[in-house]
Amino acid sequence: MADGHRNEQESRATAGAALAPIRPSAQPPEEPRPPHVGPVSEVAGGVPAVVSTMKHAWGEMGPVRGTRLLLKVNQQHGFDCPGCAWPDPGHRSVAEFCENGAKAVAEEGTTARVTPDFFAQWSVAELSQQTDHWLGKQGRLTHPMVLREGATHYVPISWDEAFALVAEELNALGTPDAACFYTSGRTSNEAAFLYQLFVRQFGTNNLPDCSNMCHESSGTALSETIGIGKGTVTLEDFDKADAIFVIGQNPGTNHPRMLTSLQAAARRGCEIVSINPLPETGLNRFKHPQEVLHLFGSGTALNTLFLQVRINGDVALLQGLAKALLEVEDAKPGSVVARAFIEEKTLGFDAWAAGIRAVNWADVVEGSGVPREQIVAAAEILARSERTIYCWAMGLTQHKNAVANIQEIVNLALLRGSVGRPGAGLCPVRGHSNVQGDRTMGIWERPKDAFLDALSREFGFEPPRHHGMDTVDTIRAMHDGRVQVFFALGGNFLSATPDTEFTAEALRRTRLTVQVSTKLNRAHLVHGRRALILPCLGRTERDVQTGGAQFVTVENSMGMVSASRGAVAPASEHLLSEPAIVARLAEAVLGGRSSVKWSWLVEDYDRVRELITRTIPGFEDFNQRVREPGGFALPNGPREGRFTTASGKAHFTVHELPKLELAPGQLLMMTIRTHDQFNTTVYGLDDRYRGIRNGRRVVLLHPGDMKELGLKEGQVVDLTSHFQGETRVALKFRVVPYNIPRRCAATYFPEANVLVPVDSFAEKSRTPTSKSVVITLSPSPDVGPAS
Ligand SMILES: Nc1nc2c(c(=O)[nH]1)N[C@H]1C(S)=C(S)[C@@H](COP(=O)(O)OP(=O)(O)OC[C@H]3O[C@@H](n4cnc5c(=O)[nH]c(N)nc54)[C@H](O)[C@@H]3O)O[C@H]1N2
Ligand SMILES: Nc1nc2c(c(=O)[nH]1)N[C@H]1C(S)=C(S)[C@@H](COP(=O)(O)OP(=O)(O)OC[C@H]3O[C@@H](n4cnc5c(=O)[nH]c(N)nc54)[C@H](O)[C@@H]3O)O[C@H]1N2
Ligand SMILES: [Mo]
Repeated sequence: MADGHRNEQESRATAGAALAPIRPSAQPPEEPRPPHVGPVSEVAGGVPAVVSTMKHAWGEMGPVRGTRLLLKVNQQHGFDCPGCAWPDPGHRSVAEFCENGAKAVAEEGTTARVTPDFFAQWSVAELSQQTDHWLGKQGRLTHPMVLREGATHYVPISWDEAFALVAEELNALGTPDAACFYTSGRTSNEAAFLYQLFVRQFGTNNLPDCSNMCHESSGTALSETIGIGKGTVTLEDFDKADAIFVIGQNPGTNHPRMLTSLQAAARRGCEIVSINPLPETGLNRFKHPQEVLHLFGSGTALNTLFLQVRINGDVALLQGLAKALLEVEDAKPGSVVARAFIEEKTLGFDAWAAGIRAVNWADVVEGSGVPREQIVAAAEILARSERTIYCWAMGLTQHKNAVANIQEIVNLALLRGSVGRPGAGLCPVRGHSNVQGDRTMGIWERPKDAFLDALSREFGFEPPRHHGMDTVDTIRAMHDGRVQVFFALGGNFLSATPDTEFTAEALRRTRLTVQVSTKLNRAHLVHGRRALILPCLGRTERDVQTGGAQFVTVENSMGMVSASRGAVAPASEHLLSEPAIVARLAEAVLGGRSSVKWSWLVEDYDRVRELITRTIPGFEDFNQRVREPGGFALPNGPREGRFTTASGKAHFTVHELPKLELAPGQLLMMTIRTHDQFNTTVYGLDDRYRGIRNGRRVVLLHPGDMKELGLKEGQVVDLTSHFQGETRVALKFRVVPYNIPRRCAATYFPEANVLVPVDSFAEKSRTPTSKSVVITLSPSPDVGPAS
């Protein structure tokens, strides 16, 4: 894409906003006021977390509904938290939720409504001038809505007509591959199974999902090396570990209930090492919001050691750790290397070890930005730990060399024999609450033959065998006209994907965009020639079909499958459940072409689960086992020490140190989450732990770099990204001095997605490089100095 300047002009045009907008804007508006920047929090949780929980829960839902819903979160007969995928403990307390889970529940459980009257009042273009925070605050979608060709406003449409419209467009396509079917990770197993079945009967594997932008790198890295694309630990392992490494993850904000596990571990003497460019508050000290006695103390110290790695310095750092461990082994043979395990269960050790010995310390220190003594100190922790758990998230998965990042962790774990034994293992910490389950159900553009064979056997059709499009392919294909219909089961494709203006153009070129959603978001506002909003039930709501009250199932980050039952009446009588939407869509589109009894299946979700039992390994007796308290665990060979690669062994892998040459004035930028958002859903404008309030368009910089670049605190700057000779611009971000390594910068997602080039993605996993964006900064021309 060579049209970076077009982006700039476009955003400048919408920035004025004095004239009535003509074309809906893909980016949120600029912010009128500077944010308030105060000190970084020393302690996570505590009283402020309790206050924030109540503010969001009661503010959106009122005290009665709010309390009622919160007491059902993650309970045996309640619903699975719609927030992150962190697992639930076996023995649950009455209050099994965190501050940010409460925000997720409040966002869905809100009493505010977006009705047909609302859409009559606001044109699509006018809505696009509002912030993402404002859009979310308008409430739950209540009616199916259509935007007809050339129209400025959405109007109501009946469900039958809506399905007929999708069927008309899909069936008019020259090939089924001219449609893409996106999934976001909140979708239940039942809905996901039906959806992929429908899509494959329609004739394509074009099933991009949020995982493509998330833990795809983990799945790819782990499948290659240990034979399963999932982690190997369970929650109980956290009670037995001697050391826990938390790498490229901010659990205090994104997986707050993980702090409970880390706190318990720290209290019994487990050593916790965090590797991150930022000293994230959650890993520093923690006061459990539900431990009343401790709320006013100083909190539990979590971190034993913090390594402030530079952005994308992890391959260097992890190789440094391995090198230091091999040096300990040389000094004291037999003390570190798990010889018997390596000989019996792995391949490639010698070549790998030779490579690590050949790496020189100067490159490790230079590449990681971490002094050798600190790397050695972390290696000593590893050397004395018999049981180590390695956790990671987006800080590792969203780089060009993301797969290598994760495989370097696998190398370390194999070196110490830390996979497949209690208290130790690999722990990619998943994002969306059912993203892992959706993949298990077949939401994947590259399905295995065995999976397709099972579908073919059970349903008597020949599924397409050629691979489909992932997220990046989908954007490209819409842009150049190969994909004409875009259907999304949840999510916010426009704002979650890279290269916002390019993606917007891609969506605008389609014939039809369809969004199955609970809440209004920007993906409804940047649309194809025609557009539909299909409102659905959320997790929190009772789902009653002709067969009675239903529950759905989800799989958490550790491969446990459990039931989720809604607790309150639906936001509107016009909502359909996701399984019902998929079933009615399939009937409208496939008609007599499908032998599946779609409507009959969704009368009682046990019937869907029965089909899952018959087609997906690990779901034997699904209906019985999921009714047992706590659900059940899916099979996981590596967890039991059986590697499920083709060779039957785990693989050491060799990786080069990534080279990053920044030209003078260039910085490497990561796009991260604030404490007040769930991906593109903005709950509020504060990033409490980082001390930034009432604003999101900020860029965090090292004071030394600010000085060198001649930038002042609070100054308004434009950011330009650089990739293969192309530039992209994001306007008007405020400079915030921060404790971040030199030549590194941080901004918030999704405001900065406009800077992430669509063609910049990880090797093998094709995950957009949202944490490795090369930028320069310049003072915004039409704004005075720091205000
Ligand atoms: N409340 C809340 N919960 C969430 C979400 C949410 O938005 N809000 N999102 C959910 C989803 S889908 C996901 S995937 C997860 C995301 O959970 P996280 O991965 O924790 O989310 P990010 O904010 O992207 O944070 C990445 C962390 O990695 C660090 N980092 C960035 N680059 C590097 C690097 O090169 N090396 C290292 N070592 N660290 C780096 C950042 O400083 C930051 O601390 O959370 C899930 N849970
Ligand atoms: N720059 C940058 N970009 C990123 C990331 C990053 O770190 N940096 N992170 C990436 C990651 S890890 C992820 S997972 C993706 C997230 O990408 P998505 O999953 O596509 O985005 P979300 O913001 O989670 O989707 C929110 C929308 O989902 C809808 N929704 C909520 N609940 C339900 C439900 O129960 N059913 C249905 N049908 N709809 C529902 C609501 O309408 C809401 O507006 O973003 C990616 N994008
Ligand atoms: Mo994610």
